[in-house]
Amino acid sequence: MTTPVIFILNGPNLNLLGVREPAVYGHDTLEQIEQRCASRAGKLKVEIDFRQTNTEGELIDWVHEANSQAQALILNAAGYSHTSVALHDALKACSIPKIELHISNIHAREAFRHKSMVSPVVTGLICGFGTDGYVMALDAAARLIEKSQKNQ
Ligand code: CA2
Repeated sequence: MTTPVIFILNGPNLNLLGVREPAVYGHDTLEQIEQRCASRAGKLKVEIDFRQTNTEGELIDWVHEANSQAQALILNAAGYSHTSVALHDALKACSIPKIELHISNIHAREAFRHKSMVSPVVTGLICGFGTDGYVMALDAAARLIEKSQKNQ
């Protein structure tokens, strides 16, 4: 059997992690998070494709790509989570298991963060566990893939 691929997509401003707002998002940089995910992926025997963009259209193109190239998708859409109908539509058309991820607990923050366009069209949601959420999401994605393979 070929090694399952999991896309981990990051939206706008997440390239600033570790540099600004450590009280909300912690001290880890996105590169350090990617390294932790890569190390966990090795143990789970999955491959990861870890990306970040500040552009809505590129994020949507990558969701389309995940649907044909990956077995699961982890998405921290950052600010676009709260605004993007286009991202909602792209995820709706994407049939692999999808996990919405946020570093912070979006429900314990400003009211405009309580609404997510992503939540209704994903398999599950992880938020509020800091950057550990990335590894938690990876574990959950690997489990979902394992289950779907057993059901085939
Ligand atoms: O908690 C999360 O992971 C968020 O997706 C992060 C987004 C925010 O808009 C969401 O409501 C929740 C913000 C990402 C920007 O990250 C920064 C990191 C350092 C400095 C400035 C922004």
